[in-house]
Amino acid sequence: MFDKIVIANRGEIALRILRACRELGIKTVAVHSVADRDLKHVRLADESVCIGPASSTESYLNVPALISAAEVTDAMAIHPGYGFLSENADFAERVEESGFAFIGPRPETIRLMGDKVSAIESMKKAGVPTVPGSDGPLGDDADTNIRIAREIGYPVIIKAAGGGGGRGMRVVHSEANLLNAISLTKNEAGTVFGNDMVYMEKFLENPRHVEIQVLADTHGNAIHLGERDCSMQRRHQKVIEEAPAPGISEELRQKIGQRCADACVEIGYRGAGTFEFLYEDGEFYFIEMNTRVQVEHPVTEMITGVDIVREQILIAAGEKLGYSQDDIHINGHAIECRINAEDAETFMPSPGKIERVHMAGGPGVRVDSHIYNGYVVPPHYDSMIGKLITHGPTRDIALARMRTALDETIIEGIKTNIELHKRLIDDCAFQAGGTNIHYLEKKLSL
Ligand code: MV4
Repeated sequence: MFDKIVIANRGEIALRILRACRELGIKTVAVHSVADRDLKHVRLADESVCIGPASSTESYLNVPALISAAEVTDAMAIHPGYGFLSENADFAERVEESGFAFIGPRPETIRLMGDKVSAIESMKKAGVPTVPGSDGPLGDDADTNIRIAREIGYPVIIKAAGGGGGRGMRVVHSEANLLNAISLTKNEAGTVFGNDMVYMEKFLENPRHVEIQVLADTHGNAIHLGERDCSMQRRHQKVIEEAPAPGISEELRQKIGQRCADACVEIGYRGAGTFEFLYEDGEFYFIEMNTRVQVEHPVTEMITGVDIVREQILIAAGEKLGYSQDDIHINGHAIECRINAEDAETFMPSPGKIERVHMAGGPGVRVDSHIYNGYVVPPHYDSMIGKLITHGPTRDIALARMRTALDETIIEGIKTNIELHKRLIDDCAFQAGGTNIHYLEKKLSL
């Protein structure tokens, strides 16, 4: 087992990783920027190293500084958290070449999934259902591309292989716009991602975003931990997530979950991962795989009792999975509200000093946050300052607990999106369950 881990991240996830390390008796190294000296996990870590100025490119994305921090502290492994370098195959490779364990998949797997065309191809081969599409990258022949689109049927969507998470895509409603859309997306992709490969899919008009959590060890074992519904989003930023996804049959949930676990074995996946699907009219369509721990992992932890971050560390240390699929039982329902420091009307970030904070508590309430009285939210990073998670035996009870927990929560000195969450928890369509990816943006535009 590792005796010391570098936490290559900041904020709530750095604190979450530190807590997992503490439970495992592993010493921690916090690396932080000049702007992040006062982060809660920096104070709690066994050691801390300042790795650069406030700008993330010069600190949290500074590969030599991170490797040096691991070297000078004599750490054994690096946990990348989410965002920053967590899905950077070159970083994972540099970490391993420098003699440290990367707490995540093998660099080749990260590379495979980073290219959406190869990700879809490998998943299709492994028996995971995908969106009807071009079966690989689009070539330069106009007639062929027109034929592919006709076969799929309009509307179609052109996506960049190097994109993902909502970047580099264009919807095409009729043949008149097809060729232009392909060349525009190709040009943008070449400029933005340095890879002009694009592919085509059937455009699903009103899907839900449902994702499957998996864990795979280095001994050929893989399990799934059920799904999460992340459809409540604005501009590709998730706002509320929940597990299980409302209204999906037990039979289908088990079937798709098992397909994902089997695919992990097939490709030799290592660590925690998430299969992203669009879900429409009772069918799952794979779109992307995330090779990191996700922001919303707590809802899965609440309904399964599995500590995902702990498992990531154990897997990276070469241990066998402590669970088989038969050990995994879904218990009740969990909901997560992402708390952002932002303006309620404009959604612009609202950094500044937290003059007073009071967190919710009670049965089935979990708060994953690094904020404290007097903490100054810096302007340089993501505006998420924590997550409020509630769990209960039923979805209605989890919702009731969220309403109470939001009412209990007091954050003064900065603007937050807590009032938005209260409105959403009281929203009839959300209460009914199963709203699609367009619901929030439509509601906000009313
Ligand atoms: C789609 C789609 C509809 N049809 N693909 C956006 C983010 C990226 N992960 C994939 N995305 C989409 N791909 C097909 N074939 C609609 C979206 C999409 C979306 C997906 C998940 C969550 C929010 C979204 C918001 C807008 C569009």
